[in-house]
Amino acid sequence: MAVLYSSLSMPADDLCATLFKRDPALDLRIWPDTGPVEEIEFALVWRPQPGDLVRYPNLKAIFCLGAGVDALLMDKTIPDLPIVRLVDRALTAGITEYVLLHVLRYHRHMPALEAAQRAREWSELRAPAPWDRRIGIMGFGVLGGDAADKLVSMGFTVAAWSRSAKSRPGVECFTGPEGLRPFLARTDILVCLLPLTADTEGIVNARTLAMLPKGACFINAGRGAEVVEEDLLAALDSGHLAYATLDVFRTEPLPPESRFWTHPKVTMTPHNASDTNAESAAAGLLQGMADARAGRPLKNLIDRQRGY
Ligand code: NDP
Ligand code: OXD
Repeated sequence: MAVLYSSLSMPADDLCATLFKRDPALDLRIWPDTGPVEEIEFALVWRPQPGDLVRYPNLKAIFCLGAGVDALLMDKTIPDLPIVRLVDRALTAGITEYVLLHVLRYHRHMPALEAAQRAREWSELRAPAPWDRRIGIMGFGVLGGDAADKLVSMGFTVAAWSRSAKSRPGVECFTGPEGLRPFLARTDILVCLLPLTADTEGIVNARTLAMLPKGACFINAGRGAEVVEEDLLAALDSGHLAYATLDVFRTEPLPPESRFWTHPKVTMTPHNASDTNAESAAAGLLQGMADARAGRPLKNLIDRQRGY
């Protein structure tokens, strides 16, 4: 039985070479050179051709090559099979680095200090103690949890918001729609690590941004469509929000006419907060397929109803 690699945007080279290196017997077919469709047993996908996955009658499971499955689930023809998402040490480490980098940048007033340097001003700006800085993490799953732990270990005052109730040492936990206002009201630096679902689409909007204290900062490494971009720009322009760091956008690549490219209060990165690491992802994928073949329970299954 064969394994399909299918992505319209992620080149097959690195990951496929690593899969072969680890398992030279692997019969890997790279879309669109699938061979006989009935031979395909598993699909490894990142943004596959919409409508394609229904063509494989013996497909047993779909492995998403990223943590977020929003793009995959947008294709309503995806067969009703187990979908495993990527949960991976390297992916998590990359996101945590990104969160720490940008939290520390705002905590230590770096945008203002850089402006002062350009103006040849000896600025006296001082950062408060980390426990006097309140970080709020929206989305308290694998990624949000790791970032929260590292921020707690640095001494920050950390809260997190999730759909179901949680408890974690050093983190004040807020839950569900009723927890959102108090969570935002106590947050100086908001970090979004939510999956994109029907419930989180547009969740960062004029109403919710207004719940943050004046002068708050925003870091988005979740998904672009969680933000109403015009509302975010308005909050930055009015001074309600001090700065934003954005890794993800409603339209990617970000269109040339977007104001985010040049906005003085925006730092943007091209959806590279973290990347799928070929070595560690390959190990997890081979293990997942071995588990499926042996009838062992699959890890990191998504729940289609929830959308993540
Ligand atoms: P998880 O599924 O582990 O965690 C998701 C978290 O979001 C959970 O805590 C969940 O709550 C919470 N959540 C979901 N829906 C809601 C809601 N309606 N209200 C409140 N909380 C909600 O995902 P990961 O941490 O692994 O990944 C998160 C996202 O990060 C991905 O879906 C992807 O979009 C993004 N990502 C971005 C990358 C980048 O490079 N920019 C790289 C990798 C991922 P509960 O715990 O109760 O289920
Ligand atoms: C992911 C991503 O979801 O890279 O893994 O955005």
